[in-house]
This record gives sequence, structure tokens and C-alpha cells, in this order.
Amino acid sequence: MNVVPEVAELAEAGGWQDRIAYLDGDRGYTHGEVHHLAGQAAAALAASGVRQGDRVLLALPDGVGLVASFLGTARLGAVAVVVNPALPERDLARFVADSAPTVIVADRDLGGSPLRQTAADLMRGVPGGAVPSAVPVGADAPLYVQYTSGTTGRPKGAVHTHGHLAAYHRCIGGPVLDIGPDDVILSVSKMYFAYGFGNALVFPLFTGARAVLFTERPSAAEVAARVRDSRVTLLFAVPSFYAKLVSACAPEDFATVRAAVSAGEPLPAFLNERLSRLLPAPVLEQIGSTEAGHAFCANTVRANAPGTLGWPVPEFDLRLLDSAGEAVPEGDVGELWVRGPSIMTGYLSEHGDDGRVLSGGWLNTRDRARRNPDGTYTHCGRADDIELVGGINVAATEVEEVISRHPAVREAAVASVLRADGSSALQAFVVAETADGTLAEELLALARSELAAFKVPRSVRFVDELPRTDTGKLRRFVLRRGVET
Ligand code: 3SK
Repeated sequence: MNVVPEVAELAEAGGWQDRIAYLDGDRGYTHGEVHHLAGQAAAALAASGVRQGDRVLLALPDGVGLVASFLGTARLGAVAVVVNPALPERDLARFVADSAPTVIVADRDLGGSPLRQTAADLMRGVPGGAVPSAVPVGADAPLYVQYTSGTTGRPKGAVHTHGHLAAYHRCIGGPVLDIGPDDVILSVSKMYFAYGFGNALVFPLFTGARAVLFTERPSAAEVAARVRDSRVTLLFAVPSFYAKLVSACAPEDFATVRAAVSAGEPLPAFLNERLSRLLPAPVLEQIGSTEAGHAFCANTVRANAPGTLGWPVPEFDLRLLDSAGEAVPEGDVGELWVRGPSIMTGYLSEHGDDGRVLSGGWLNTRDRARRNPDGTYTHCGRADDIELVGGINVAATEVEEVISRHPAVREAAVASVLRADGSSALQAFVVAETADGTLAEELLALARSELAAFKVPRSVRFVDELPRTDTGKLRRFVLRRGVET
């Protein structure tokens, strides 16, 4: 088995080779063209010495070049390391050191690196060169690596297999979203992020759908225009991007959207409410992780319970454990563990974490959740969202939820910071429509009216944006390092 001929055969059997698979800028590439370019890329990589089991680092923007380079690498039985091309050279150098690639495919020089080629070089193939046959590797063979987004500051490479791609389609693309050849997908989240990888790279290959791609990070207005002009039916983004859409866009542009998916971070209820006035379709919240490959708990086009993460996706089992590893009583909050067909085989390099994260096929997500009587799950923050303030634990997300209810608040985060006298205090970091002392007072009054005294922030600090990973997750540890101002 090798996933590349598998998806090429699907395109043939489904009769969608001549339909557009990826809209890259203004140029559309059919499924047939993509498979041809992937064959060329395989020939060029083979000519550069890439063999089964070697790694090929892909630091490429979303585009047909990334898709063809990925499939070309896979065809040879080599392992694609898919990273964010916009990262500073210093960060990319860490991925190079960690993954030891035979070839780097990037549009810029990464300095002191192994053989580098551009995606355009690969897609030209080799003069007179034949396309190498797909190497039969097996469903459990490593296919690609993606780095965790580093909410704790230390990225680790999660390894996924050839069989995992089919699982994304079988468990999510089909039963959760009902994706078919008439769908047009726009994923604001990029392909180097597990969420964007599944949405924009994988789903079209298995369903015949079309994905609209942006090379650069698009603005809210650019996304709205693309949704309108390309008649997008499925929109994927993270809550902080949905907040931008709500502030900058009008409902007319979204008339063709049949479902919008939110992941990466919990979707605040107030934002979901604002989105219901912008979009003609439900917002389906889901949760996944780089280690799980894609989503493992989701609301679906058939069953949506707003305010929850929905139900375990088919073939996945979830359990909630306490710190001693015992199942929590029904309805209690516990740490969320997941088991299913696309859990990573491990981290690329030994970080001493594999044992803590993977145990007997179960993955510890480090998310905290509660199971509701209807079988849905409610997210209750990350295990590392607990702030220690004066020796007392405070669930940061509970405080943030209250502050975010104020209509002038776009985003809020709280963290324990150090005061000048060496003690700790809870501080709120707020992105607001207009910020002044009156608003700060109103926010503190709101917190006082809703929360126990020890959970009320001591002060509010207005910021232009919250520190987030390049995949949109809050980097609370950056706020925690601060001194109260
Ligand atoms: O971060 C998430 O919640 C997520 C959701 C779906 C697929 C992949 C990811 C990483």
C-alpha cells in the first residue's frame, strides 16, 4: 500500500480527474494535473538521491507546489516534514536539525542546509526522466511529520502514517462534514497545521472537492471576497480569525457557506452568537491535535450542540481521567485521553515525553473536559490553563469567559504575573474595540459580579493582540512571564 496511487485511483474511479482540485491564486489545477505534477516531483526527488525512509523537509506556502511535493515524497516511501515556511530561519534550522532531511524544498535559502530545491524545480521533473513507481510501504509506514505548535514553547515532531490520511476522510470528511465533489473548501488555517492539512490538502484528494488556497496569510476582507467569488461551501478557521470576520465583514459574502468549522481553541459563546448573524450556516466546533492527526471530537452537519465539542468522531474512544489515572465520575471534569486510527506513532526525536503522552494506544491530550448526559463533551481548558495565584489554583478559562462577555472585548486572556513586591497576581490581557480606564473598571466590576473574589483579576492591561502560536493557540506562558503593569 502507498497512499499516492490509492488517491489517484479514487480520482479515476470517481471521474473527477478533470475537475479543479486546488485553486492556487487564480490558477486552477485539476486532480489529474496534480497527480501528474506529483509524479514529476517524485522523479526530481529520486534524482536528488531521496530513497524510501529518507526525510524531505517541505517549508512551502499553501499551493499546488506543496501538494505535489508532498505526494512526490510519499510516492517514494520517503517522509515529508511539513513546516511553516514563514518562521524565522533560526526556528526552521531547529526543524532541520531535528529531522535531518536529505532534501529541503523551500523557496528561500535556509542557510547551511542540505540540498535545497524549490517546488517549481520539483514540478519540472527530470529531462527525459520517467515517473518512479510508487514504493509499496504499508499503511503503518511513516508518511509525514508535523510539529506541535509549541504552546509550552517546545515544538515536537508528531509522526503520521500512510493509513492516517484515509482515516481523516473515513472518520471526519465523510461522517462529520459530508464532503463531496461539489464542495468548495476554504481553510484559513494553513497546511503546516494539522487542521489545515486535513481540511485543504487531504479532503480534496479523497472526495473530489476543490480547495481554495492562499499563499499568504489572508485578511478578513480577502477571505470574504474569496468565499463570495469562489462560492465556498465549507469554511474552516480558528476563533481568533472568526472574530476578525465578525468585525470586518457583511453577511452577503457568505451566502454559499453550508457549514463553518471552528477548532484550535474553544469558541466563546458570545462569538458564536455574533457569527450566527454573519453566516447562514451553523458553526461546528471540534477539537483535534497535531498528535491525533485531525479532529477526534466534533459537531457534525447532522448534529450540532453549540457550546460543546460535539461527540467522539467515528472509530475514536475518549476517556476522562484524574491525576491518579482513574476514570472520573460521570459529569466531573477530567483530563481527556483519546484512542483512534490516526494517533501519531510517536515523536520524531525522543523528548522523554512519549511515555507521558502515549500509553497503550491512548493519547493524553492535556485538555480538560466534561462528558454531558447527551454524550457530547464540554471543553474545560487545558491542563496547563490553571494559574497559580498566591498559592490558589484559578481556572483561567472561567475568568476569560466572563470578561469576554463585555461587548467591547474582542479577545481576553488572564495569567498569573509577578508584582513588584514579588507576590503573584492575576492580570487580564484584553484586546478591545476601544480601550480606556472606564472599560477596565467595567471589566473588573463584571468579574466581581460573577466570580469568587480570588478569581477576580487585580488589573487589566490592554494589548493590540494576544501572543499566539502560528496556528492560533494562546501562548499563555508568554503572558505568565510578565511583570504586572
Ligand atoms: O487544534 C485542533 O483543535 C485541531 C482540530 C482539528 C484538526 C486538527 C487540529 C490540530
